[in-house]
Amino acid sequence: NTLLQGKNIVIMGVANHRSIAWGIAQSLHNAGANLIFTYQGERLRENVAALTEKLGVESLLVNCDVTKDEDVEAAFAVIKEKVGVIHGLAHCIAFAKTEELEGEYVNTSREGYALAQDISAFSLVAVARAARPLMTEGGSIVTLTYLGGERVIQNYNVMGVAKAALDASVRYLANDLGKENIRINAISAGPIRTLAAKGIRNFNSVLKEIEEKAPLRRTIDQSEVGDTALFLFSNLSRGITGEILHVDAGYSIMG
Ligand code: 0WD
Repeated sequence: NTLLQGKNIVIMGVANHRSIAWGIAQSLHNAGANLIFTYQGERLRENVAALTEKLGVESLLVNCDVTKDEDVEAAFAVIKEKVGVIHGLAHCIAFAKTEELEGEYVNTSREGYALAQDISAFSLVAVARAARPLMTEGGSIVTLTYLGGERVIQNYNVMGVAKAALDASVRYLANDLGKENIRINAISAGPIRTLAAKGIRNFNSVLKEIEEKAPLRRTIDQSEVGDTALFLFSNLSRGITGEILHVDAGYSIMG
């Protein structure tokens, strides 16, 4: 398809072939988008380079650790210099210390709380601010959230609270950026086995519960999130902003 022909879209958060960001990259690539990838520190550059090679096109790869203001600034300066205008940004980044993702939320440490908020929620604000001046033809920003931000999910703890902040940020950012025809939405993905999911205790039983209780009686995969992101980056979704769209086989409607 050609839904994204001529569109420059930045993808942040590819760590390996299982990353949801990589599922998004494949959907957008198949729709004709020109992709720019950011990676967290030189340690991940090789991974991302090996993956993007498979797309069969030259992709711009840019270092960006979102905890560093200077990285965010420098990354978007390079993107501006190399591609000029951007039309989309996929924010697929989150982090919490493993020890905060088990036991009682009440035991969350000050540093653990601040770190999860910084990387998983504030980073969206930082990158939206940096991307805004490059979105001179309007734009679409997509982030990834999880049901644990709306209700209590065992062990999700500090990350659930970070996702709640991320969801609220989507709404405030939508109001700020809408006047420039920049839309911003979140995809609330059902659980998928990725590197980030490894940190969650009892992840297997989370997946099993979805297979039993979700209306579609199955879990979802990266390609389904990718195709929803494609919709959100395309003109088909032009009337949608500030929204949290669940791609979870229907699980969130169940009591
Ligand atoms: O079940 C799941 N896997 C779900 C994930 C369900 C619903 C939502 N999500 C969300 C995650 O919370 C996250 O926001 O999807 C997003 C992408 O996560 P993922 O694809 O599940 O996991 P992964 O492949 O690990 O990508 C997350 C990446 C990091 O990977 P690692 O695992 O190395 O921390 O976020 C990036 C990094 O590449 N990241 C950073 N990027 C820039 N600067 C930073 C940072 N400081 N920290 C983490």
